[in-house]
Amino acid sequence: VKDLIEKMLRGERRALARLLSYVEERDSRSHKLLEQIWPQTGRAISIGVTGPAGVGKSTLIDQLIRVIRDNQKKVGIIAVDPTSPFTGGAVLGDRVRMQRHSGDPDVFIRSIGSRGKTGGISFSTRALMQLLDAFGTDVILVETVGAGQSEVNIVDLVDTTVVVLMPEAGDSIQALKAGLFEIADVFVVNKKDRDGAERVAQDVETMLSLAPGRSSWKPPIVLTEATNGDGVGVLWKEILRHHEDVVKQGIPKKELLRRRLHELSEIVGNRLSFILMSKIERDSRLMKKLEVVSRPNLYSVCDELLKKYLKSK
Ligand SMILES: Nc1nc2c(ncn2[C@@H]2O[C@H](COP(=O)(O)OP(=O)(O)OP(=O)(O)O)[C@@H](O)[C@H]2O)c(=O)[nH]1
Ligand SMILES: [Mg+2]
Repeated sequence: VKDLIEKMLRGERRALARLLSYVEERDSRSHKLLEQIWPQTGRAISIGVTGPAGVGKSTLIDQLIRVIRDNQKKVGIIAVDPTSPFTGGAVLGDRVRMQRHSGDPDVFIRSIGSRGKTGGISFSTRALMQLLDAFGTDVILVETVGAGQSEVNIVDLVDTTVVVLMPEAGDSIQALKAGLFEIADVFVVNKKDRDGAERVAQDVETMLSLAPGRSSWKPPIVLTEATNGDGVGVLWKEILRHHEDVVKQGIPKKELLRRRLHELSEIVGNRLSFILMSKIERDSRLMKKLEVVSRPNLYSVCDELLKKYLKSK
């Protein structure tokens, strides 16, 4: 691992890819590794792109990559639990567009699915972000489906949250009511080529004027057409403005403490579960309990596990 870290810090993509896989496994190696790269992190700007399925988040990210690359910056993209493959789903045109970036050595794309291990997507996402940060990425974009549909609370992970909406399908406003409104630092109404984009923007504006200001930052509303890149330059400027005006000022102490506790609980939970689960697999008595034909009481198995292995320490 040490060797891989050195190679990764020297900019070797293959080393980075290997380390990313370790982190996704969330085993004991990943903790040591994250501990070791810690001093190299803290430089990247992170941006969350969230919104209902199909509003154009991936297409928008694809355009943002272009703008960011025009400014000679390194960029990393993490797609969390994408409902369609990040490379553009069924639409061939989208896949072709993404491939434009796949050969670029300064673009790194990774997706995390929720299949397989659950409960640790937030941990894995954060860990991948830290690795990309240590790798020297200037900007990290994280795509999640919001709200409530994703296991990840994106605001806790990123500096700036972009909420993407689109005209038609009244569920944009529904999604806002379901929690997307509160988390937005920047609003995007994508697919402005379709009827009703102005209406959606107007609705958001109204909601903003009714909501008591959380802070002095008023989330801007940007209209875009991701398929041709219209408005994406403006979006990037607004993201940078949010970074200057809000992120750089630092978050309030209370909020900072809340986030740190949350992150610590993820790290502890992940580590503990790894340690305890490897013990249970070697504990024939506990394994027997799991094998009973009727549904075993897993809560009592958990308690027994804790009693046996934690109290003695
Ligand atoms: N007309 C129009 N179509 C768009 C625009 N942006 C994206 N689309 C199309 O909308 C569809 C969904 O785009 P995606 O970028 O995959 O959307 P997404 O939000 O990432 O979707 P999920 O990851 O599945 O939630 C694709 O067919 C895009 O080509 C736009 O500005 N105008
Ligand atoms: Mg997508």
